[in-house]
Amino acid sequence: MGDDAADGSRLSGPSPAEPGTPTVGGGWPVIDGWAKASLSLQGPLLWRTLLHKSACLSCAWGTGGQNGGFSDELGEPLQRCLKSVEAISAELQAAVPERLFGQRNLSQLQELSSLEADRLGRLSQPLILRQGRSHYERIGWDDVFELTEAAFRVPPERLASYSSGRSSNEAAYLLQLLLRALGSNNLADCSDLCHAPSTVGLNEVFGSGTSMVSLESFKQADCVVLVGSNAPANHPRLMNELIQLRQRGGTVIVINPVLEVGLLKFGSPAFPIRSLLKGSSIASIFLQPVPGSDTAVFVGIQKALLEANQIRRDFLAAHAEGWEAVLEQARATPWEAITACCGLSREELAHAAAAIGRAKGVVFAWAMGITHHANGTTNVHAIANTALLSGNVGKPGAGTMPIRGHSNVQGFGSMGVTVKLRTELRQALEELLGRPLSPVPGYDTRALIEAADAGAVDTLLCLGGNLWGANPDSAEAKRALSRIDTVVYLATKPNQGHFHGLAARNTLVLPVFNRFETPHRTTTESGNNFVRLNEPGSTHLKGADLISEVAFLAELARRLLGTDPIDWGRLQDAAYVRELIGRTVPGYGPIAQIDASRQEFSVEGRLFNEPTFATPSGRARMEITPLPALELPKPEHFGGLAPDEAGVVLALITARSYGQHNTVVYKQGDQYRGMPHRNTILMNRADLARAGFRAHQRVTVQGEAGALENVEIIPGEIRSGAALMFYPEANAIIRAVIDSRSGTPAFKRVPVLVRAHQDRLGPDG
Ligand SMILES: Nc1nc2c(c(=O)[nH]1)N[C@H]1C(S)=C(S)[C@@H](COP(=O)(O)OP(=O)(O)OC[C@H]3O[C@@H](n4cnc5c(=O)[nH]c(N)nc54)[C@H](O)[C@@H]3O)O[C@H]1N2
Ligand SMILES: Nc1nc2c(c(=O)[nH]1)N[C@H]1C(S)=C(S)[C@@H](COP(=O)(O)OP(=O)(O)OC[C@H]3O[C@@H](n4cnc5c(=O)[nH]c(N)nc54)[C@H](O)[C@@H]3O)O[C@H]1N2
Ligand code: SF4
Ligand SMILES: [Mo]
Repeated sequence: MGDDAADGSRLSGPSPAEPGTPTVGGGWPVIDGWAKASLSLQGPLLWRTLLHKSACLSCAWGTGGQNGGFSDELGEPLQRCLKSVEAISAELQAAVPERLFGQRNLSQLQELSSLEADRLGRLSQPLILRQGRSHYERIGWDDVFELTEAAFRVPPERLASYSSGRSSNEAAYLLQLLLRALGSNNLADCSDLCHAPSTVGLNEVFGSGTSMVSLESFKQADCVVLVGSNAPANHPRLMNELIQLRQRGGTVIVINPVLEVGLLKFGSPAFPIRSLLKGSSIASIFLQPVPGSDTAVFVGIQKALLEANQIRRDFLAAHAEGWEAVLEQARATPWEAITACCGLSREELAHAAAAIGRAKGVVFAWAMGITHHANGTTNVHAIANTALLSGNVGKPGAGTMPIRGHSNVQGFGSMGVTVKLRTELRQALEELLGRPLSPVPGYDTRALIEAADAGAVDTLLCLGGNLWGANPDSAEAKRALSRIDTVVYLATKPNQGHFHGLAARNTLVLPVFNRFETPHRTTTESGNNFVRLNEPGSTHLKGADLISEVAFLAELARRLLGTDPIDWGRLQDAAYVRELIGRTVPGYGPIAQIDASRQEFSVEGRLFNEPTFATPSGRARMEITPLPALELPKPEHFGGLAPDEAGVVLALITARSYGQHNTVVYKQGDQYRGMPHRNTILMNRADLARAGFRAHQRVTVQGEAGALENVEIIPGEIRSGAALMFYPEANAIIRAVIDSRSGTPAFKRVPVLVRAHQDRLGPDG
C-alpha cells in the first residue's frame, strides 16, 4: 500500500480544487491565527487564560486541566489548538454596552447574524423581555429568582430543561437533581442532537455508552479508522495522534464523502516547522462514500474480512452474542447491494478490510458523519460489529471511540442529564432523594420541541446552548418556544436563540461565569473518560453582575425545596455537590476527594482493556444492521422545476465551517474548503455539469421546510450527488427526520433541490 491517499484509494475521482485553497490542513493559517491573537489587545489576558488550570472550553479532547493549560491527559506539552484560542477570545470580549439593549429593539436584534450576535460582547447583567415589550430590560437578581421560582411551580410534566455541554459536572448534576426532585424527567440535552446514537448503540452492544479507548490506549493502535469526522477543524489535537501513528508506520483509513484537506495532510504546530508548513500525511486510505451509507460500507468491510478468512471466530465465540447472524448477514448480502448503496467498489472496501485485518490494534473513531442520520444508531452498530468481528475490542490499542463534541457533553450524560437514565444511577438518586423518581418518560430535545409546539410546556430552563439555532426547521423551533410561558436562558454571551427563541410571557437571559472565571472549583469529563479539575478564576468584566451556575441552581432549589430531603442551600458549596456525585454517580467515587487530592482520574468501568464488557453476561451483544434505502426524491417533491429551469436534487450535508463553534460563527469564510462566505453550497463539478450550473452561480436551495436564496455554488472535493452547507443557517430549510432509536435528527443527509430560478416558491409557498 502506498503511504498516502494518493495511492489510488481515492477512487471516486476528485476534481481540481478551487484556486487558492490550501493543500494542507492546519499549517500556516494556524501560526498566523496564534500570532494575531497574541498581538491583539487581549493578548496578555489570552495568555494568562491559556495558562489557567482548567480544561479547554471548546471540544471534548480534554486539553488543559491540572497539568496546566497546554498539556493533554498524559501531560504531553504543546497540545492547545487555535480553536481553543477562538473560544477563549470570544469569552474575553468586553461586556455588551449597557445601553445597547435599550437602543435596539427586538426586530433589530433579530436581524443580527450569528457572528454579529456573538460580537455584541459578554452578557454582564440579567435581562428580561416581558410579553408585549419591544426591548430587553435589566432586572435585579431578587426579581429573577422570584419570577423563576414562580415559573417552576407548575405540574412537573410541564417543566423542562435543555442544556449544552459547556457547563460543569457540578451544574449538570444540580440541574438534573432539581428537576428530578420536582418530579420531572424532561432533561433535554444537546447530546440528543449529537452523539445520542453512539450512546444508545454502544450501550446496547457493550453496556457502556462512551469511548472504551483512553488516550494512552489510542497511542498503541497501529490503525485508526476515522469515520465522519472533520477532526482537523473540530478536534485538532487528535490530529497530532494521527501524525504520530503515521510516523510509526501505522495506517489511517478515512471514510468521508468530503475530501477534507486536513484529513489528507495536516500541519501541526506541535511538530517541527518543516512538518507544520508542508504538512504530514494523514489518510493512508480515503474512502468517499455516499452520505448516509456507512452501514453498507461496514457490512462491505465485514464481507471482505469474511472472504479473506480474517474473522476472529474464537474471539467471538468467547466474548460475543449474536455474531453468527451478523456474519450471515455479511455473507448473504450481495456485493452489488453493498456497492450500489455506498458507491464504493468492492476493491476499495477489500483494500480497507485488508488493512484492518493486518493491523494488531485498530481504533474505530467517529463523529457526526455517523450519528446525524435516520439510521445513526444502526451505523454505530455496524462499526461495533466490524470492531468485534476483527477482534479489535477489549485490548489496548483497539476499540470503539465516539469523538465527543462539547468539552463537557459527556460529563452531562454521566451526571444524569439524559432521558435515558441508567438503572444504577436511578437507584442511587432514589436513595438520595428518599423517594422513587417519576415514572413518566422525559422529553429529549426533539420531543421537547414537539411538546412545546403542542402547548404542553410552561417553563423551560436552558443551561447554555442555543436551542433555537441547533434544531432543524427554525420556524417550527421559534413557534414551539413561543408557546412556552417562561424561558430562562443562562449564558455567557448573547446568541441568536436569545432573540428568536422567545417565550409567550417572560424570556430571561442571565449572565454566568464561564469555566475559567467561576469562583469555585469545577470538574469536567473529556471524551476519553478523563475527569478534569478546573481551578477557580475571576472575570475581566468590571462591575458585572454574573452568577455561577451552581449558585443559581442551588438557590433556585433552596427556594423550591428548602431542606427536603437534602439541604439544598448547602449545595452552594461545589465541594458538597462533588460529595453527592461521588456517592451516586457510577465510576465517579474519586471525585469526593478531589478537592484535597487534586487527582484527576479516569471514570471507572468505561475503558475495556480486557474483552469483558458491562453487559449482564460480560459478552458483547451484536445485532444485524440492515442497509439503508437512500433514494432521493424527484424535483416534483419540492414543487417541480420550470420547463427551462436548471436544477438537481442532492443529499445535503450540514456541517461546521473551520471558523465556528456550533451555532456560534467566529469567521465568515472557510478557506480550507474554498468557501469564502456562509451563503455557499459545496458541490461536485459533475453535478454542476449534470444540472447545467456554472461555478459561483447564485442558486436557490430548497429543502422540505423552506428555501435559502442567493446561495453561491462552490465546486469542490465532495462526492457527486452530495452537497455541503453550513449549520446553523441551513436549519432554516431542514425538516426534522429523526433516528427513532436515539431521537437524533438526520442533519447529514437532507434532501434538497438546488435550482436556478430564485423566484419560485416551494410546495407550501
Ligand atoms: N472548532 C470547533 N470544534 C468543535 C465544534 C465546532 O463547531 N467548532 N463542535 C463540537 C461538537 S458539539 C461536535 S458534535 C463536534 C463535531 O465534529 P464533526 O463531526 O467533525 O463535525 P461536522 O462539521 O458535523 O462534520 C462531520 C464530518 O462528517 C462528514 N460526513 C457527512 N456525512 C457523512 C456520512 O454520511 N458519512 C461519513 N462517513 N461522513 C460524513 C462531513 O463531510 C464532515 O467532514 O465538534 C466539536 N468541536
Ligand atoms: N443542521 C445542523 N444542526 C445541528 C448540527 C449540525 O451538524 N447540523 N449539530 C448539532 C450538534 S452536534 C450540537 S452539539 C448542537 C449544539 O447546540 P447547542 O449546544 O445548543 O449550541 P451552541 O451553539 O454550542 O451554544 C452556544 C451558546 O452557549 C452559551 N455558553 C457558552 N459557554 C457557556 C457556559 O459556560 N455556560 C452557559 N450557561 N452558557 C454557555 C453561549 O451563550 C453560546 O452562545 O447543534 C446541533 N445542530
Ligand atoms: S483539541 Fe479540543 S480540547 Fe484540545 S485545545 Fe483544541 S479545542 Fe481544546
Ligand atoms: Mo455536538
